[in-house]
Amino acid sequence: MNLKKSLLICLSLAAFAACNGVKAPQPYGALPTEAQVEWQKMEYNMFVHFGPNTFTGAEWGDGTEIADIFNPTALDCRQWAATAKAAGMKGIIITAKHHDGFCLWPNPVCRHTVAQSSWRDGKGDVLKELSEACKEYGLKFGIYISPWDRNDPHYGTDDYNDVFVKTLEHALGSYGEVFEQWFDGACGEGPNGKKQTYDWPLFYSTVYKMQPDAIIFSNVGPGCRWVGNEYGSAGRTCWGTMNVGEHTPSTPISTDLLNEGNPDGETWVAAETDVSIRPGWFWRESENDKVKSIQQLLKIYYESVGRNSLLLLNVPADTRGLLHEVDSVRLMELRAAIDEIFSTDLAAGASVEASAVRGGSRKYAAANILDADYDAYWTVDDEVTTASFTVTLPEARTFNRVQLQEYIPLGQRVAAFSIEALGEDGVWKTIANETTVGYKRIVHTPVTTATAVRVNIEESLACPLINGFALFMDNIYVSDEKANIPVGEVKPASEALTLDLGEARMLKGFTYAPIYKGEGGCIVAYDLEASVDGSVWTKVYEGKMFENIINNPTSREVRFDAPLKAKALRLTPVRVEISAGAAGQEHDTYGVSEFSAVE
Ligand code: FUL
Repeated sequence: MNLKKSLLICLSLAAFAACNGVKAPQPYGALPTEAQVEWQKMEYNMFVHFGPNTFTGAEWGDGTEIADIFNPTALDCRQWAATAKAAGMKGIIITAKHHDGFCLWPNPVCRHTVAQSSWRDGKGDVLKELSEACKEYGLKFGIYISPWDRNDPHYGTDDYNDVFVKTLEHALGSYGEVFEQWFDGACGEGPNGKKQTYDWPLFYSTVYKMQPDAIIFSNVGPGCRWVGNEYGSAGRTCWGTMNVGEHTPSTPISTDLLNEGNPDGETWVAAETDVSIRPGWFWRESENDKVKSIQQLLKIYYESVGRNSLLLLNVPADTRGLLHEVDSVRLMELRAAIDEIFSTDLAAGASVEASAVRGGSRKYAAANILDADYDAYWTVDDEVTTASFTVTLPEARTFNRVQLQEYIPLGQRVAAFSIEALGEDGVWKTIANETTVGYKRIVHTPVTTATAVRVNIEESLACPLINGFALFMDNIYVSDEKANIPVGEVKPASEALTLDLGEARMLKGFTYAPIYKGEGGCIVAYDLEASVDGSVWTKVYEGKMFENIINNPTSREVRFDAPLKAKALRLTPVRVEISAGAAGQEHDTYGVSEFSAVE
């Protein structure tokens, strides 16, 4: 044996011993299941709101809509799936039953379904068509079913929970694998004026009985939690863990808590960011020109996927049963932008060194941070909770995004970190100070030219486990400002608002917009009066609601049943609330930015 050969054998034996002698880090705290890890890896999914509201223009149908109103003229779920696939999404979740109680599949325990409509002679089945399209395009299929049912005669009685369980069994048992069951926490009154006490443990066990690996979404899980707002933003600090305690999906809960989770939280219940590409959840013609811009969508992407959350972007189907051209073109533009930003990893070809490596073992070496193997990570000895690694670039490179990934199968740990860059002048400069990492964190930094980048883990609940690092340059997203919220004249929402048009005109309706500024909250319910002369007033609506405005405080256009002649309109708030959707925003109260007539 020559010297070279024996040296090699010795070295590999030493490495083998080092690997074997070093114990793997123990899991820390609440852990995700394998299904939860796979779910988080999906990153970006499509939500499709579709149902009677698509045809009536409502956000919340009241259940009195006749079944025939649901009549898509050219339903094509393959178009939805092809669009989602091309957009880079991994799954589609459909509103199989919204609050109006109408089922998009022939649910035998319900009297208000596609089978009662004349659409396709009562033989249509949206869930069948969509689940088959998802299979064809390699997408996962998920189901939204609202427990709140404004049509079912049993709602508000003990029998309803059984009806609901049978509904779940049927939907979850008829269309193959369902990756996510989406439970809306809304719990309103039934036809008898009573609220239902939902049997959540029974609902969960039914889902798991039918679909053992399904992720159950609700405000508080158990699979994943609501992010606490409907404008598409997870907390800058965002833990996959939370103290769920005694909460059920229908008990009130702090939206800040949902937004950020808890360090050391007792349950793994990562945040899902659901947001619509349009102002409303359902399609309406009048919002075809209000589809979110690339800037708004990139902001949402960064504040969800880039903040340890999954993005569930709603793209509602229209009255044809298609995703509208404006939305699908925007999705393709977004995909092109994401590809452009993330296709070149500016850390490619770099080398990495860490301040310490667990047991000196190659298995946990810093190089794992840069390779593509998800299950290979860098870590340190158990008692070490502050450590750093330095990535040396092959040459000076310019970037403004730093992507980090933590190996979550063993628990989320990092609580604070900073990033430094070594400039061409040889000086290290701090370019970011942040808190959590989680599955994926995309940090915005100033445009930086550096020959090396250092990440300092400054606080960690246990030894940190890092399995991903990348650098990107985004030349598309221009601003870190808050979402583009139109600023009009801001009035407190608690006062009656009068609109004087100067002369009597024929009006089709009116518009009301809340805003993230001002005082007095957001109008949830209102009376509307009209006057032809400005002195005698007649009631148009009494106690009418702006549906879902608390979660989704967007501009609302209300259309009268028939044109109305009026010189003046008076909107009197009946119920004003602070919007949950304000969590994480600079202003947590709302005023009125717009009250105008639609002619
Ligand atoms: C909310 C519902 O009330 C909305 O209508 C919408 O479906 C949204 C996704 O969830 O709670």
